[in-house]
This record gives sequence, C-alpha cells and structure tokens, in this order.
Amino acid sequence: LSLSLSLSLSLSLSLSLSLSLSLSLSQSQSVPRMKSGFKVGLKLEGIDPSHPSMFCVLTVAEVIGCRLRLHIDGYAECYDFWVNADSAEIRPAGWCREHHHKLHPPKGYSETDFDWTSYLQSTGSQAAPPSMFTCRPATCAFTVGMKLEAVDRKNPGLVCVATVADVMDDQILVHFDNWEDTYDYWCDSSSPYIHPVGWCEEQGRPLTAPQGHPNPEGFVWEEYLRETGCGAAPPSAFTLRAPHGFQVNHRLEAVDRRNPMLIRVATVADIEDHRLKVHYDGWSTAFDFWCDADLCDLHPVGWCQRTGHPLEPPPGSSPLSSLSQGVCPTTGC
Ligand code: MLY
Repeated sequence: LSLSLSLSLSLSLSLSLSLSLSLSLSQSQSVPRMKSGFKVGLKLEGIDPSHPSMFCVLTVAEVIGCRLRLHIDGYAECYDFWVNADSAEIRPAGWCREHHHKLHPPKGYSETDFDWTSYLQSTGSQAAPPSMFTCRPATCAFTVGMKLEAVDRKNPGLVCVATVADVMDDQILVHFDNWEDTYDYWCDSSSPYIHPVGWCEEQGRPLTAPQGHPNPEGFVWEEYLRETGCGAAPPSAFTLRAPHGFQVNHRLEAVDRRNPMLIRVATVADIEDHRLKVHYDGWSTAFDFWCDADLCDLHPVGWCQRTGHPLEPPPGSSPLSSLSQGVCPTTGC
C-alpha cells in the first residue's frame, strides 16, 4: 500500500509539475498569491455574465475557497454566478463612476437615483474594500470606437465587422456592428478571435458586413471607416498569444458546467492551438466540452487542495484510486 501510495503521490506531483512547467496559466487559473478576504454580504460592482456589456451592483452570496457566488442585487437568485476572487470582472464599489462606466443599478432604482453611500446605509451593508481586489492592473493599445474584424463566438464560422465598445485595463469588449449586445464578449489583445482590419481579405476569407449594410457582398473598409468617422485598431495592438501547452491526457481540475459550484477531476481529451476538450473523469463523454485554454474555470492539479475548495472525485472511484488523481482521501478535497 505504501509503495503504491508514494508512487501515486509522486505521479500526481509530477503531473502538477509538468502542468505548471509547460503551461502559461492565466492569473485566474493558477493558485492565488493571497487568501481572499471576501465575506458573505459584502457588496461590489461587476460584469453580468449574461450581459457582458453591463456592470451591475453585486453581493457576495457564498464563499468557497477562493471562489465567490455573486448575486445581482434586485434580481432572482437564478442569475447568481461564480467567479474566482481574483477575477478581472469584479471591481470595488465606486469603480464604474470613477472610470466612466455605466453602472446598472439594482432593480427598483433608476440610474440617476442610485448612490452607493445611501444604498449601503439603507441596506445596512458594507462594500468590499478595494484591497480585496487583487487582479493585477494592465493596459492595452485599444481605445473605444476602434474598428476590427472579430470571430462571432456564438457563430464561430463568422468573422465580422466589429468595434471596441469598452476597455477595462487590458480587456476589450468586442461588439458586432448593428447587432444587439448579446454577441458581445470581453477578451485581451492576445485573443485568437480578433484581427486587424483587412485580415479577412489577406486570408481570402469572407468578412461578415454590419447588419443591414446596403451592399454586404461589396463591403469596403475605407468607405465604412469614412462613413462612420471611426479609425481602425492599429495592427500593433494585436499581440496573438502562443498556442497553449496542454496535451491530451493531461489531468486538471475543472468547474462543472451544469453545477458551477462543483469542481471535478478532469482530463484533456483533445486539443487545438487555443482550445481544448475537457472530459470529466468517470462521466460519459456526452459531458465533454470544448473551451478556450485560458478559461478561468480550469485549474492545475492540486488547485482545490491548495485553495481550500472541495474536489469531486470521479464517481465510483475508491479512496486509493482518487489518490492518484491528486485527491486527499482523509479530507476529501
Ligand atoms: N443566424 C444568426 C446569425 C447571427 C450572426 C450575428 N453576428 C454576426 C453578430 C442570425 O441571423 O440571427
């Protein structure tokens, strides 16, 4: 037993070592430097994941390890969502006002009559202090209004005329011209989904013109930029990232997509340059899913244990077999 124990321990150690050595994990994927200070009830501002163009008033509803369940004030609990405590998508109270972003007030308040001081007072609550937000500041060369060509991530076969609709540190909000904001997404300058004006022509690929364009087949950037009075994002602003270092069969810890409160033992089932297919160990391959390699819900082996989060072992696995997955049998995490 002790031999297989030490064998599996060294196996999981070398697995996590090889993971951290060969991968450049994003800040939100790796183990945070500090313990998070967030407590249930504290209020903050952040992006509504179902409306990425909107900043909302949020309350910490639950804390597990360094993950937070956030509640959108005034809205039903079914809109609650989970983030890592060091997420770039959450900000301290007052951030929107200071950085000239529109803050969507809690249901029942109008934009003009929402004020943090009186809201905290009337709800008898406290704002999470700025020191709890540990996402490192960064910048990018994009500014609001710049035009680009971007993959529609809901229709990944389409590369479309798009605009930088918002900028937050090194993140840009991609908006598709004349489409509703449900297609919008945040990404950084190294994203493989964004390209400078002229990229499609260079690649010999069709470019999807703005919705309602009078002559979509004959779309010409020069004319469109003149008509809209906008500039193209400079090619130097695009800093395409290197392909990820994940390999098929690498083990990892992945948030359960159906119940994001849970993190499961998982395996890389397939790879592309910037994406990977995740398999939940012990579950049907019907639950496998493709995602971007920088998804904040993927973590290296050992992440749960080190951050104090339970880890769901593969169903039906014995304590010994879960050991080889990097799971601690005594604490169950
Ligand atoms: N079949 C979809 C395609 C929408 C594409 C939107 N993109 C370009 C932002 C539709 O027509 O609704």
